[in-house]
Amino acid sequence: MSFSTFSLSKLALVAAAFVSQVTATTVRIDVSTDGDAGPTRLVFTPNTTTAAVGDVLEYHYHGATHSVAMSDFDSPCNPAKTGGFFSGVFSTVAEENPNVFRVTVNSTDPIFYYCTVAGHCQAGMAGVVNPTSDQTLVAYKANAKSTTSSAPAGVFGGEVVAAGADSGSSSSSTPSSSTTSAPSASGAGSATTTSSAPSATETEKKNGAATLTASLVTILGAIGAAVLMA
Ligand SMILES: *[C@@H]1O[C@H](CO)[C@@H](O)[C@H](O)[C@H]1NC(C)=O
Ligand SMILES: *[C@@H]1O[C@H](CO)[C@@H](O)[C@H](O)[C@H]1NC(C)=O
Ligand SMILES: [Cu+2]
Repeated sequence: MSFSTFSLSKLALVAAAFVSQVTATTVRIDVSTDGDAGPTRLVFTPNTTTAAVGDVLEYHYHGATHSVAMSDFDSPCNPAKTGGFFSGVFSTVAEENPNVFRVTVNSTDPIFYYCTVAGHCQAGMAGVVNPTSDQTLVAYKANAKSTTSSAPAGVFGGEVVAAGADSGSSSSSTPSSSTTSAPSASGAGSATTTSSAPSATETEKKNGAATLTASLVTILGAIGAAVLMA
């Protein structure tokens, strides 16, 4: 056996850390449709998901006016007291809005989120990332029914980018009117972004990622060989 179990597990740890850095997962969440171009409904799909630190939640908007804001479990339909995010209200006339809202997950604590448009959260337009047995979406939605919605003053905690854009390339502008904090169905504060074409820097980043992936394959291959020899 050419590797001790200890060095082998150490190598696996290093590789695992490497993997988590290179392969942050993007979790797609559709806003107001079941994701199948079905009828517009007051839902997030999926309404429940898990995500690791560094993963990206990507909200795709359909029909009419909707938004997403983070909430605390014990205060449904209202903004989280610390941290969180708000996409601004998206108005979508086409089947799917060309822009998405991206949020990078900071912790594995439960993340409850809701739509700030009047009445939507009370009607069940909410979702959760990493629920626990104590903090469930069923309980959140039950408590939501008797609340009044409010929204953060402006977009924060994430970025509005063109769907399919490389991450980190956003120079998203502040939404045109973000002073209204009361929820509204009028679409006030709808997010607008000018998407930028990929730049040379992004191409370099892609090449860098390809190189990292290549070395990752080498490392995994080495581990595989070591395991076979052990
Ligand atoms: C993650 O951290 C950033 C920077 O501290 C903060 O702006 C954002 O609100 C956090 N996101 C969540 C989901 O708490
Ligand atoms: C979440 O979505 C699924 C699939 O549409 C649905 O069956 C379930 O009732 C929803 N959960 C809650 C708590 O609304
Ligand atoms: Cu909504």
